[in-house]
Amino acid sequence: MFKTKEEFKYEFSKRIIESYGRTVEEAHITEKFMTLERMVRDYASVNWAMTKMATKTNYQKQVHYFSMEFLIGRLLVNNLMNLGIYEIAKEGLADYGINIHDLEELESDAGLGNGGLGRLAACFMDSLASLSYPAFGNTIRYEYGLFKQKIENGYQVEVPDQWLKLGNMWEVRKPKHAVDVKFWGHVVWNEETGKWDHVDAECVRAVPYDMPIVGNDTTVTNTLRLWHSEPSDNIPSNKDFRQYAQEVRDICQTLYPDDSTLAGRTLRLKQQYFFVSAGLRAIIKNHLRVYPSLANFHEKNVIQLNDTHPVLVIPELMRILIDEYDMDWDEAWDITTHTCAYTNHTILSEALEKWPISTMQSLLPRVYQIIEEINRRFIGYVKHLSDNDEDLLNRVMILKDGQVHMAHLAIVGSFSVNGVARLHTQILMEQEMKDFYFLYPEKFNNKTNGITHRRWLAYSNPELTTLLNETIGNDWIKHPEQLEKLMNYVDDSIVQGKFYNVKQQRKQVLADYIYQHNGIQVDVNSIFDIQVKRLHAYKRQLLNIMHVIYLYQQMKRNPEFKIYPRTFIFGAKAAPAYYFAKKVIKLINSVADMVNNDPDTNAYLKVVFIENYGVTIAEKIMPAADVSEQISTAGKEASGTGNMKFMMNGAVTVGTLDGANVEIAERVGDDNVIIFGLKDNEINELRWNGQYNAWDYYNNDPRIKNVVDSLVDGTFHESREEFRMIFDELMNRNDEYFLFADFESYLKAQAKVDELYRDRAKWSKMCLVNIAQSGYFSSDRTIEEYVEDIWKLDRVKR
Ligand code: HBZ
Repeated sequence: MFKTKEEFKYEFSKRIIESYGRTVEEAHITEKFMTLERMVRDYASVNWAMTKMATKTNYQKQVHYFSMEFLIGRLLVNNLMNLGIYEIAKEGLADYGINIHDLEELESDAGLGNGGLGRLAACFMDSLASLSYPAFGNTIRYEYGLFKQKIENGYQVEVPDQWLKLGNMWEVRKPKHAVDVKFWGHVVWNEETGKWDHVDAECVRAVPYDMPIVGNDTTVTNTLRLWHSEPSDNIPSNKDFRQYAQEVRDICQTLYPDDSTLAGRTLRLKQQYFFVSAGLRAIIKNHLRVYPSLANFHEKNVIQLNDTHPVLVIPELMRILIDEYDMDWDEAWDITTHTCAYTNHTILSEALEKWPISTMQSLLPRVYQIIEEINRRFIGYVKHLSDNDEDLLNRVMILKDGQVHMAHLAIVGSFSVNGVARLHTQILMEQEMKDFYFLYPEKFNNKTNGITHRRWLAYSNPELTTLLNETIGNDWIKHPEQLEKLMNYVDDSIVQGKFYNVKQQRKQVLADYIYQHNGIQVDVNSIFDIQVKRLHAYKRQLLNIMHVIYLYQQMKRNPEFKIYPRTFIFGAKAAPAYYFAKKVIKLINSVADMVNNDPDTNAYLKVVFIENYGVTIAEKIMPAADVSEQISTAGKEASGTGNMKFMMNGAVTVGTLDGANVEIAERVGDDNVIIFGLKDNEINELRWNGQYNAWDYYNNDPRIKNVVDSLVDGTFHESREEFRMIFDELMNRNDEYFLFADFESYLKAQAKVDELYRDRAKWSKMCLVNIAQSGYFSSDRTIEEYVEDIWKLDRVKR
């Protein structure tokens, strides 16, 4: 493998000639890009093979991370950087007159996910490899990732994300590891074998595509396995082949198919079982290559279930152990419940998965039978433990109201249950899952989320990286907690000044992007105030835009009312069928149109909606923020991870005491964060005492009234009906997310931003403290905690 620029150049040009029959100069840019990607993959392959070999020969325990989503983003720069060959490649290419950034731009985002949960899985894979722990990811090879968002006339329009158009150079198809997955049919008792047979099933072939996950400064390279569905050799005889082939293709077509129809919901369940069953079978096969039996399966494998989507691992592992490997129930249960661990990412009841028993029973008849048995035995356990407390039993059963409650199954079948930030875990234990906490207190634990500081700081913010290296040395890349050394410099006016310059440069990069894509000129001397995340009522993008409307109204009405110039930047995708969320996007764009074009205000106030928010654009956004908006209704955001990315790049959080904001605030101290709004217990109080009345706020606070009225008086749209839905949500559905309750406190927090930012030294100090305290939020720390408390892994030995 190449070690120098000259060797790189030699190999690059040789490969281009061999693959395309032309010289580097003649080659098309996509050919250069694909050649570079292939070179990096092959470079990584040596370590990849070695890692697999080392894990096998050392009989090492591995973690298998099962997730419906891995939002990995682009890999070229990340892998070049992690391998330590970025500079060599960059300079070698420059000698050929190629700008590496032009090649980088050709890579599509692997959009195999939609939000925080998927990005967390990707950060975890990076940390696992970089810390040299043996790990496998398992998911689906979606043909189309999450939709691409276009904004047309202010509305979100969804376009298919054809991320595989140029091929995926990182993946390696492994047909010899393909397995069949069975759906439908029914179970019959076989007298001869004394077992249940699954007959008349429809088989689908699952073919793995493996992607290398390259660690930083280590030879460890792990695997992300994407399962692809194909027609099986056992074609169902009673079905038209074309229909069968289409159904097979559907399994891998899109992430989260529309679940408003039964067919769509069934397809989701099919997807879940598809990758769970295939993934498990592969793990078992690998295990049996090294060990004579499955008796020690749980000592060598731990399976982390990323939310409830892969929870069928539990009954499926039971099925395989019992039906295919002749184990008795108790031994199989002991192995299963010592293998599986479950992470919860939400307490929103509408997001807790439940499947109709009828669907589960017809699609997965044998798995359903096993769930029934798990439920039956669990009932016995609960009765025994609770002295026949019927109410408790009714609350915790896995099968009830005609549905399979996946979170209940997850808790019963796992040895560990964790939340993703301290407050979230506490809410799980004390409220949402308190019955389960009573039944299994030893299972519950917290693992506060983290983000990979490599992608989110070292690679996406090279200017800040240079400043950090100059100031505190570069140990923080290996040991992110050492960012704390920066505390010695937070009062240093030279460092403050340098930081300010870095921030200005990064704001300029984003400003250029905005000009190119939105045609809006933004002032880099204004405060960049940013909220980027999925669009959801509880995340309260609406509160943010209501504040903007308030500022606009004040400026229009009162010429004395002046603010420090501010650019409010939004980025968010709304689920295609989530009409309220889509209306909020339209509202943001309508407000933007009005204020950006109003000469009375546009020197002070700009609003920008960045289209198609995702990993790649986030890498430009995070380094450019002055203010990070983390304003969810307290108790609703499990953790948040964007909050950590902003903090690490030196933005000040304006936030509620929700999710990981609580821990951020605790670390930076009151002077370096702007907290507002009601706390979780206060919100609960308001919710339960029945006294909350949106109309009271509307009638008593003219600021609220003016803002709300502007939604339906034609200010922002010629039709007064355009934003009626938002008005109704606030006024006629009694403001479910307590925007009004927090409105005044939010205005004060924003006024504080305005005041603090004017003092450049003070503001820079706040940013530096945030960076210095952000090491804790590296996913390296999170992974070490999972390893220590749950997974019990050793580093790969060489
Ligand atoms: O997981 C997010 C949480 O909202 C966020 O607070 C947390 O930081 C992050 C990582 O722990 N949850 C999700 O992203 N959840 C989903 O995307 C989801 C997708 C499909 C579902 C349910 C939830 O059916």
